[in-house]
Amino acid sequence: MRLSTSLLLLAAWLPSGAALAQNAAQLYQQHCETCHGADRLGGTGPALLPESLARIKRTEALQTIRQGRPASQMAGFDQVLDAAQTEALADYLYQPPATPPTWSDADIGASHRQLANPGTLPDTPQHGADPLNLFVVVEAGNHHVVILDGDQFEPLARFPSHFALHGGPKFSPDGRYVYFASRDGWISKYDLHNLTMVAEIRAGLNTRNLAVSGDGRWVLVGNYLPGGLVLLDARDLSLVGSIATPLADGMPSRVSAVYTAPRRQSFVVALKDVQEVWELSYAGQPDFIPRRIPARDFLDDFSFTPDHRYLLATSRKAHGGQVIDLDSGATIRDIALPGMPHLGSGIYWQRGDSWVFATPNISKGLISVLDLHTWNVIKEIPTEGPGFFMRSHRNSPYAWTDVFFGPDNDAVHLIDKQTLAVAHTLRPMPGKNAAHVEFTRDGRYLLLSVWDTDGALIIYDSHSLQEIKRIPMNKPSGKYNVGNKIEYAEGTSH
Ligand code: DHE
Repeated sequence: MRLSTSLLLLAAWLPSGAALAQNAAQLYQQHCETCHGADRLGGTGPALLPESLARIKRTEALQTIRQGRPASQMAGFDQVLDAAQTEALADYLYQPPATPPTWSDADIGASHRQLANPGTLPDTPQHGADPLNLFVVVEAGNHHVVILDGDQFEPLARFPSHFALHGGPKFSPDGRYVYFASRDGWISKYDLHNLTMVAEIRAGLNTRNLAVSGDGRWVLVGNYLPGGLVLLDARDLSLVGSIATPLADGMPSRVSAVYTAPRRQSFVVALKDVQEVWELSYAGQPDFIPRRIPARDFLDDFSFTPDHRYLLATSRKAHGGQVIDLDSGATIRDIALPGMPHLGSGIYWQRGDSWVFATPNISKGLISVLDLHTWNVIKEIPTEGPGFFMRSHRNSPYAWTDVFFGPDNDAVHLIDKQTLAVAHTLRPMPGKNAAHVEFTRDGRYLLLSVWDTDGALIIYDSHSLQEIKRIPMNKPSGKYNVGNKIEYAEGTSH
C-alpha cells in the first residue's frame, strides 16, 4: 500500500510524455538550434532529422549529446543536461518535426555559393604531381578530404568537407574537377589543378548521390528528402531546375541512386518508391524529360555492364537481382542472389574469353560472381563475413574485398580473378576494420582504408603485397583515383 502510494506520488511528480516532448523542444531551442538550425535542417552543424540520423544508433546519438564530437564544434552537454533531459532530447531528434520540412528551388538557389571563379584560375595543374594519378581520399572520421599525390603518396591538400560525404565523388571528364555530395544535401565542386573549392549548393535535405554527365555539362543529384532529382550546371553548380519523381498520389518518390552512362549519353536513375528506372538523355540540347522504363520491383541500386546497355539492379525486397535492357526497356532476367547484394559496389573483369561481374553482399559472407553473357551465377565465394566494397585493376590478378561486418572485419580477401578462389587473406591492422581499396592508375600499388579512429591508409605493392607506406588517418573511407575514375576503368565501380 505504501509502495503504490509512493509510485503514484512519483508518477505525479514525473513529467508526462507530452511535457517531456515540450521540454525537449525547449532544450533543442536553447542548446542546439544555433548550430543545427531552428527547423533542424542544419546550419554550421548537420541536419538533425530522422532521415539524417537513420544510420546513427541511438546510443551513439546519446553519447554525442553527452560528450560532443572530437575534432568538431560539437560540445558535450553532460554538465548541462541530466540523464532524462538527454534521453528526451534524443527522442525528440528521432521524431519527424511537427511541420514536414521543405526545400524548394528558392531554398536551393539561395544556398548557392561561388567560392572561386575558375575563369581566373590557371588551367594547368599548380602542384607538380601527375593530375591523372591523384587520389581523392574521404577522411570520414573528421569530415575532411585529402588530395594525395599517387606517385609519392604525399598529401597535397587537406580541407574540411560538409558533414558526412557519401558515395563516390564524381569527376569532370578531364579530371580537373571533383564533385562531392554530403548526406545533408550539400554538393561541392573542387578544382584539383588549383587545389581550391570553387562552388557549393545545398540541393536537398537528404541526398543519395550525384552523377556528372559524360560531357561534363551537368550534375544530377538524387534525393531522399525531399524526394526527387535536382539538375545543376556543372560549371558553377547553379540550379538549372528540379525534376519531380511523382508517385500516383502526388507524393514524390525517393531516388535510390543516379549514375551516368557515358556510352549512352544519359543519366540512369533508380527510384525507391516507384517501380521504374528513368533514363534522361543529355545529348545535344537536352529537355531532361525522363524515359520511364518499368521495373519488376522497387530498385535500391544497380551496376552497368561495361557497354552500359544492361543494368544489374537489386531490390532488397525481392532478395535478388534483375537484368534490365536499356535498349528495349525489358527486364530480361531475374537473378537469384542471396542476402543483400551491394550491386553498386560490384565490379567486372575479363576472365578468359568472357566478362564476369562480382558483387559484395552486405548481409551474407559471400561474393556472387555472374557471367555477363549468360547471366548465370557461376560462383558464390565464401568470405569471413558480409562486406561492402570490391576493387580491382586490369593489371592486378586479384579482386580485393572487405569483410566489413562481424568479428572478422579486420580481414580483406584477395580473390584470384581467374580461379575465383580466395588466394590470400590479409589482416592489415589486426582487430581494426579493413575496408575500401583503390588502385593507382597503372595498378602497381593500391591504397587500403583501415576504418578506425586510429586508422590508416595503407599502401601496398599490388603484386608482391608488401606494405609500402602507412599514413595515419581517422576513419578513411573511400578513395578515388582520378585516372581510373574518368576512364571508367575495369575493376572500379561506377
Ligand atoms: Fe554507401 C557508395 C548506398 C551505407 C560508404 N553507397 C554508395 C552508393 C550507394 C550507396 C547507392 C553509390 C553512390 C555513388 O558512388 O555514386 N550506402 C548505401 C546504402 O544504401 C547504405 C547501405 C545505407 C545508407 O545509409 O545509405 C550505405 N555507405 C554506407 C555506409 O555505412 C558507409 C560504409 C559509410 C558512410 O559513408 O556512410 C558507406 N558508400 C560508401 C562509400 C561509397 C558508397 C565509401 C563509395 C564506394 C566507391 O568505391 O565508389
